[in-house]
Amino acid sequence: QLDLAAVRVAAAAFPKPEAFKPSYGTAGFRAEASLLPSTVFRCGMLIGLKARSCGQACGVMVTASHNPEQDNGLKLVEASGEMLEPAWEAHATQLAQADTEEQLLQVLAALAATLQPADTPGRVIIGRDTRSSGADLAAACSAGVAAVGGKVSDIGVVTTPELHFTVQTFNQYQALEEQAYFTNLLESFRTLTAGSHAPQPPLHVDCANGVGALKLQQLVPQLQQLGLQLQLYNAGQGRLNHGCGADYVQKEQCFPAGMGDLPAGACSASIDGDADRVVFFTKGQDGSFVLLDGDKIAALAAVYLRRLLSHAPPGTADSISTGVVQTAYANGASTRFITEQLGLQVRCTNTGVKYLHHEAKAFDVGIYFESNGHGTVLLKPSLLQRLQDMDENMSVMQLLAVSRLMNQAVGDAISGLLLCDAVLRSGTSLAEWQALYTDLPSRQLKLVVADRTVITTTDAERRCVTPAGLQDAIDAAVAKYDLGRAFARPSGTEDAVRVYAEAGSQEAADALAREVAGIVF
Ligand code: NG1
Ligand code: ZN
Repeated sequence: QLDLAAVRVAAAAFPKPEAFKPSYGTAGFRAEASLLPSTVFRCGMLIGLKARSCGQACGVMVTASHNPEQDNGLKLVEASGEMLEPAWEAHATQLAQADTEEQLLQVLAALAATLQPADTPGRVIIGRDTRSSGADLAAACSAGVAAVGGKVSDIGVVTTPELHFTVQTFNQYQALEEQAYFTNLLESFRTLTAGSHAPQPPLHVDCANGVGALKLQQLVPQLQQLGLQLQLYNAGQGRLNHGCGADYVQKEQCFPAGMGDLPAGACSASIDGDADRVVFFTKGQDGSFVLLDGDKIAALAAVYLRRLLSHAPPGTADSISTGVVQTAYANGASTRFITEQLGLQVRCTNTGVKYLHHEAKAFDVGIYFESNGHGTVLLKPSLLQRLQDMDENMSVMQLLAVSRLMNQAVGDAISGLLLCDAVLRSGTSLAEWQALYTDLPSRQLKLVVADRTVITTTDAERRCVTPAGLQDAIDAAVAKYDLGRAFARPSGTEDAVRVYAEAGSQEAADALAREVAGIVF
C-alpha cells in the first residue's frame, strides 16, 4: 500500500540537519526556517496518510505565528478542522526526529500499518502565512503528501483560522473558495448588528504586518457598508511582528508601532502574525496604555451570551450549560467576575489552545480565551439544532449567528474583532467593558535555565511537582503577599521557564515574581 522505494527517493531531497531534534510543542513545530524542510516534508507524509486513512481532507498550516520573520513552523489539522489530536503529536515528533533513512522508513511503515490507508488518495489542504520561507516549505510539505500517494490542494496565503475553517467546510460541502469564509463572517456579522448599521467611530487595527492585513483589506468595503470603519495599521510595509502585533502588545503592555498618537478613548485592537489572536486596547484620559486582553474578551463574550440566552424563549437559558475556560494566566479578577458576578462556571486547563478547546466542548455554550487573546466561542451541535427548531426570535437568530461568526474549529482574530465590535454596538460601551472588572496587578518573567524539564507541574500547571521542595517554597513566598498568587511552569514553545505572579499592588506583584524567580534559579 505504501511505496517505500518512492518514499526513499523523495525523502533524499529533504535531509534532516544532523543536530536538529524538532518536537511538536504547544503550537506545532517551530524553528528557524532553514532547519524545517525535512520536518514539513515528513509531516506531509504523516498527514497524507491520515487523510487517506479517513478518506477526508486534513490540513497543514505553515506559520510561526507571532515569532519573528526568520522563523517558521507548522500546525497539523484534523479532518474536523480542529487541531491535531494530542495522541498524534508523538507520531509527528518521532517522524520528524528520525535520524537515518532506515529509522524514517521504519516509523512510517509502522504508522501505515496501524492507519491502513484506504485506496482513496485523501486530500491535504495546505496554507501558509506571509513569511518569505513559506512557499518553499509548503512545496516540501506537498512533496511529502505526494510521496505517500495523497492529493494536495495548496490554497496559498491564508490566516491560520481560515485554513482550519476551509478544512472543516471542505469536508462538509466540498468547496474550497475563499469567498465562503468571508461571506460567512459578513453575513453573521450583519445579523448580529442588524438595526445598528449607522456609521460608528472607527476601529483601529494593528495587523502585525502579517496575513491578517491582506484579509482585513479585502473585508474593508463590505464592513463599511455595515457601519464598521476599519483603519488598518502595520498592514504589511514593516517587519512581521516587529514592535507590533497582539503578542507584543499583550506582553509589553504598550502601544504598537504607529498607534501611540491615537486620541484617548479610541477603540483599537491588535492581531498576531497568523491572525488567530486578538487583544483590544485604548488610551486612558491620562495618556496611559489600557489593555483589554483575552480575559476581558471572554468576560465581554460571557456578558453578551448570557444576555442573548436570557432573551431566548422561556426555559432556554435554564436548560443550557454555559462555561468559560481559562488557563493559570487568567487574571484572578476575571475569574472572580465570571463566577461571582455572572454566576458562570470557570474551568482551568493547561496552557495551549488545544486544551481549552477540548474543555469548552463540554458546555452547551463554551467560551474560551487565553489571556493572550487566542480563543473562540463554541456552541454545541445539539444546542444549534434546538435553536434552529425554535420560533424565529431575534435572540435565537443572534445566537445562531454567533456560532457562525465564531470559528468553531480554532481561535480566529477576525471573528473576535467582529464579535467585540458587535457587542460594543449592542449597548455595552468601551468604558463599560473596561469597567467590568479591574485587573489585579501582575507580572510575568521568562527565565532561561539549564534544563527547564526538571520542573513538572499539576493542577492545570498551577502547582509544581518537581523538583522536590519547589512548591513549598513558592507557597511560603505567596503567603507573604495580600491577594498573592504565583506559579512557575516550563514553556511549551521556548527554552525557558515562565513565572507568573499577581498581588494587591504592582510593586507587590513585581516583588513576588522576583522572589519566585529566585527560588526557581
Ligand atoms: P508557552 O510557551 O507554553 O507558555 C505560549 C503562550 C500560550 C500559547 C502558546 C502557543 C503564554 C504565557 N503562553 O505557550 O498561551 O499561545 O504560546 O502560541 O502566553
Ligand atoms: Zn498566532
